[in-house]
Amino acid sequence: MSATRFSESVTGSIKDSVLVVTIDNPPVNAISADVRQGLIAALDHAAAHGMVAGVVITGAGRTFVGGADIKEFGKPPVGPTLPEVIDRIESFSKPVIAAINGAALGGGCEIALACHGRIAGEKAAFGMPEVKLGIVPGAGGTQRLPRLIGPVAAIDLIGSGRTIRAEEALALGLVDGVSEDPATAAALIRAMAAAPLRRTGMIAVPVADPLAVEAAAKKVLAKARGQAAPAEAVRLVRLAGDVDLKSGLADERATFIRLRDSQEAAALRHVFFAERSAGKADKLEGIAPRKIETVGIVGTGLMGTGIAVATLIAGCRVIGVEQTADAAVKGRERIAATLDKSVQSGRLSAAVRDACLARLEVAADANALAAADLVIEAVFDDLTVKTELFQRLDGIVRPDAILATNTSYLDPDLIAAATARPDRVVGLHFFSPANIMRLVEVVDCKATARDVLASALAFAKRLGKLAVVCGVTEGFIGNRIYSAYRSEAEYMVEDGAQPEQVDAALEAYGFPMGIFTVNDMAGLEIAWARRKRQAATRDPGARYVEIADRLCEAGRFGRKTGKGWYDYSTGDKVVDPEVTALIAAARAARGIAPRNFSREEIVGRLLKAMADEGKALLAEGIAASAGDIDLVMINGYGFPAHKGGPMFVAETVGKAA
Ligand code: 3H9
Repeated sequence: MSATRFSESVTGSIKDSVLVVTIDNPPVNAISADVRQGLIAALDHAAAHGMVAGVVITGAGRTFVGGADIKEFGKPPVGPTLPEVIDRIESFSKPVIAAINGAALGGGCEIALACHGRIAGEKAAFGMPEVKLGIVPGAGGTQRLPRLIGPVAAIDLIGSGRTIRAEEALALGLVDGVSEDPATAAALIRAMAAAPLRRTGMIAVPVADPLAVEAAAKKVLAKARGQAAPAEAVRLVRLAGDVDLKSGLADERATFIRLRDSQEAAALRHVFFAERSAGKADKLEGIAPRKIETVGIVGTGLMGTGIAVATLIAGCRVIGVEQTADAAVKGRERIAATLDKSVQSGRLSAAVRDACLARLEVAADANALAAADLVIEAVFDDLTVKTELFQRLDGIVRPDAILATNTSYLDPDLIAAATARPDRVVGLHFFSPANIMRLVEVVDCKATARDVLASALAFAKRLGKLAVVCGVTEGFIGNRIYSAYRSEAEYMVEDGAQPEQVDAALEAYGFPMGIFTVNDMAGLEIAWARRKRQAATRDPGARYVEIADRLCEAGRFGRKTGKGWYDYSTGDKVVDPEVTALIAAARAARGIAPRNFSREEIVGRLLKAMADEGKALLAEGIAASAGDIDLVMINGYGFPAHKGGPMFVAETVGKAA
């Protein structure tokens, strides 16, 4: 066996006449210029050496190839391009087999598609996540995948960007076999030696039922919410059946380049990298998190149940605590019912649910928490209730156990100060329903020990959450920005915009729901109670809109009472003339002559309000980065990811400011 280095990140060795080429470009073997150059050099080597019967391409480490190097996007291109490398692989005179050892994503999957055969290891995964980055596959994916697996499955995979495992890839015909044995790929080469090579680009796209194609396309477009890439991806896959490979590839490449240079793609790349850097604080470098296996959850209402379910699914033991035996029974039932729902919707297997239930205990006695490594409180958001609880917990849990508060608005430093060890207190602000919502604000309190913060972050990650670290301020990052955004929306309503107009503008921008609809869903009474609490300390010079108070005084607390900003009494959301009159009266009482607002003005002012509050959070050191703020707004408040978040918009579009 002789080893050859084709580039910094591509090496090869010949064994039994097969050149095994390994891509080793940590952390995910992304296809950098060096990888592309190395692959061409490897193919040149194989072409030049008569003793080489064929080539196997594989990846070092856990990944096959994670895709094009996203960091190269937007930089001057360095040859060869990936389509050139892929064309060389597909047209190569000797068999080229992909031995897919891990994730083959985007351009990685496209390399595999261009090979003459594909053997998946058990840990292999396949996906074309380009639409999640606001682009379409740009190296033949939309043209080759339908040739291998048919247009219906290709539309589903490329349009959704989802990742599939080896078994599904085998069932779809994406791979030729599943094997961990390195000899399998080499054996395939020998088996291919006699027959003509199966070049994917030369295969005719299988004919599919037009209704099934239409249904697959519709499903993708229904989720696209105004984004360009999914529709383009669907168009290109359909095109593969209508034109020859060359024309299809040319259209795909032009579309890829156009989208890659779009604001939408830049926004989604920003989100991608923001997610990867979230929760990575320099101050935590080298700090080992504590072991968390047993988690206490005080309060099993909606929030406590969601946290319990997420924690159980992550494999931890959960001890729920309620005040009475009856409430404990009901709490356990609620948690079991939520797990059942996940089984019914196919998100969880019955076996995993059973294992979760076996790790669950709900007690009426807080002393059961003596065994916990971490206790999260999810009780009523009241300072006295929470401080008393923490004082009690302090005497029950082990000295090294961590105490976390799920408060949304209270000052966790005050809660921590009530304990003997404030350094073990941290905030874990989950969003409801906590088993579904991805965001967790991890609150670094005044006295929180570094390893406690590191442990809280590691725990949130274990739950599959996106953890964003923030400092202590009223409402943390998300609710503080939300308050500013909500005030701005109410100012505009008082000045002449209708709530339904504000909502329509936000929905047209990409929010799943406008702010007044969201408020109705969440209920108006909690914010009302807060406003009443704050009345005495409010700056009398600051603008205060009373319309929401008038709604609450009229018993309109939102959807659950049938009326709020809208009327829901018929089951549908409708504009209520009573609210329109109430708003008109509020304007008249202040002597405001209503004026017209355009959609652009509404959205522009709301984005600016969010970004201004975000800038204040950065200046105060509450948020570590603009990217963190964007992630909070995207994952907790429906901000459209393809716009990048309010800070990204303010930074790049500028018009919002
Ligand atoms: C594409 O392929 C276009 C083509 O069709 C056409 C081209 C012509 N590039 O996620 P992790 C970094 S578009 C550069 O925590 P994991 C990431 O920033 C691409 N860097 O790891 C992080 O860096 P850091 C289509 C990348 O083990 C580190 O790797 N492909 C890339 O949890 C670890 O990342 C995709 O969209 C990249 N492509 O998951 C796949 N990928 O340590 C995107 C990752 O400095 N990647 N990094 O923070 C993933 O989904 C996951 O990273 C993966 C590993 C599943 C591979």
